[in-house]
Amino acid sequence: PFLLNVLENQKFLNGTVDTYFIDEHPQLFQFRPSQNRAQKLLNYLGTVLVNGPSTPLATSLKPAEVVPHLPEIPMNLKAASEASESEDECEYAFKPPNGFRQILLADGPAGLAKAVRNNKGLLLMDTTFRDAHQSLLATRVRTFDLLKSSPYVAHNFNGLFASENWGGATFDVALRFLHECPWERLEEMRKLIPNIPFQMLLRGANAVGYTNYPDNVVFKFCELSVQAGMDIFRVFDSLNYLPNLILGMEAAGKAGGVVEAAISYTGDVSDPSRKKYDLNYYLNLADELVKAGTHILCIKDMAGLLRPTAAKLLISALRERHPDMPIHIHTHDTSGAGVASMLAAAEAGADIVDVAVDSMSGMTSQPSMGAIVASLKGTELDTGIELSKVSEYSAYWEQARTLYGPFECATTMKSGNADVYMNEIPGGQYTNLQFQAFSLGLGDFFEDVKKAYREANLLLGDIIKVTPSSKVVGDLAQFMVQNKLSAEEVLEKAEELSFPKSVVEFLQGSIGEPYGGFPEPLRSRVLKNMPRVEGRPGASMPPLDFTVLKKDLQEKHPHISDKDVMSSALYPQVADEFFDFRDSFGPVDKLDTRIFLTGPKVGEEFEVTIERGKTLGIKTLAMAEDLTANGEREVFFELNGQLRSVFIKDKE
Ligand code: 3PY
Ligand code: ZN
Repeated sequence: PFLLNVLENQKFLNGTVDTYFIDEHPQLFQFRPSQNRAQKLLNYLGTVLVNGPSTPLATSLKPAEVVPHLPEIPMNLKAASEASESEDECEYAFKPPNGFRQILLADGPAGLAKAVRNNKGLLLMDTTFRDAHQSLLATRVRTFDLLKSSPYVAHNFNGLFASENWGGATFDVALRFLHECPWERLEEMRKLIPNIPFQMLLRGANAVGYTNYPDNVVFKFCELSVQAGMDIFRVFDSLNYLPNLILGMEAAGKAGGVVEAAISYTGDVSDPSRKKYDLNYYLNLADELVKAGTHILCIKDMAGLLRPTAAKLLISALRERHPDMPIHIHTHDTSGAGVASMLAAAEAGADIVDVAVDSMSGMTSQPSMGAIVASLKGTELDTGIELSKVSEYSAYWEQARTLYGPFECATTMKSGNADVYMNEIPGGQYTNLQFQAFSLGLGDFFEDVKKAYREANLLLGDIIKVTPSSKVVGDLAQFMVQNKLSAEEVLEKAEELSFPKSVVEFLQGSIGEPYGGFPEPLRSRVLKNMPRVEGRPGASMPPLDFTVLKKDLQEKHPHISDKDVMSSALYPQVADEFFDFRDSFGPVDKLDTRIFLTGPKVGEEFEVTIERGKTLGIKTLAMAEDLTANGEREVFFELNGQLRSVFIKDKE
């Protein structure tokens, strides 16, 4: 309003007043970004146009120019402002059919468990929305593309046991690289999928982080997750350390969630020469988890090491021992044997197996949904899912995947590789390490790292390897390759070497105690007289004061919710940068993926729906050739037919 008054002032416009002050301070007329969402988005688009992508693109592959689509599900087209707030207000013109979530809502976790055991066919959990893209696309799939396929999933896949759509690495990647709020993702998906249970991956006492947190953080995290729409918590610990596992189970249970305690699987139960993690190890741990009150028992085969024969042995033993307990199997298809293993698990009595839709399956992701659906068609274990629907859903992701070309693992990974049975690298980490090797321009480096990974694991005492313990092993492996150290040399020179931080902290006990104890003499040599954590790390951490944290955040950022406070409790710096980003650039999650990643083309017209019933029409007009006196470039847009421009500091 201030500026408009100046511009409407006749004396001022006629130049009959002395305007030297203004002449000398042109920046007075450079608009600071206002609070309005449209203006913030223009700021974002201008910034990407002037300075390039806001998120580092991992490869030179560009996002494709496709608009992925699925058969349309008719929606209730009321604007958000008119929509009633009532619970049963449906987003759709016709409601999606009921699913397991209705059973959960009516009968609670025990009722859900019973329904699962009573179900005749094999149940599937679809990991497309979480683990599949964590494994294949560096976790980069955005809320925008998830929401676009959600109506189709709700209407056509109501027979799924669950959709895994949250947790693991998605939380920090959303904040860090996608500049979107993970909590909003969950809330928005919940509105579109009211009938299929949502499942998340909770790293036990590490919540969705890479380190142990104070207990009250884990409890509060689960409470907020349930509020945002989460149903089932797959709880694991990266060392299968029972006290950490139980802490996570209690937090999920207290929040009202379904508890799915997971045993992380390593080694090979079908090989009698692999003694550390034998059948008894798994059966004993399963007994403990059942005793601790889990609703569902999971075998989490994060590296894809559970061969068909091992699956048969392990699952039939568990089935016999815990006849009423739903058994849920997770694997990765790294070796290529994933479908065979899941079929073996199902035949041995597993109730639920994890799959990803065909075009997002295979290699380091989960085995293919279509392959399993087709394999069981007409058998006693028939999944009841229609293959033609799987194909339509797969076609959507086949297209959507090309938007994420810059993060595509398939630029380096062309096939599965059974060497995973030797190196035991978890799916997500396998792709990451390969990526790193290639980006260093060292194809051979990956081969060396894989071999070193195996040695590093043995040096550390043959531990369970999954986030974050897998990072400890990976860091040590890279350290060995970079410094050309053999396992013997590491042990010999342990007192002088400066080990990666994660390795030292692991040996200090900061993520818990490995089965069979810490490796000696390595531990004593590395730690010397450094402090050690006794027992469960979270137990000795003071609780976090959420009130103080919220007050601090509110001093710096205008809109801070309790969920934002939790993001900050888990990832202080990442969250702070996200809040800054959001304050200046607004809801970038509403932009389509190509435009988000690489910006619009000059002359391109597109729409952005910032809330239901509120759509912006944007056209990129031009970028100024010359910079302003203070190094800014003006970018011109048409916003709903009106000329707008933004000034962007040119970083060149
Ligand atoms: C994660 O912790 O993110 C995993 O996917 C582990 O398998
Ligand atoms: Zn996994």
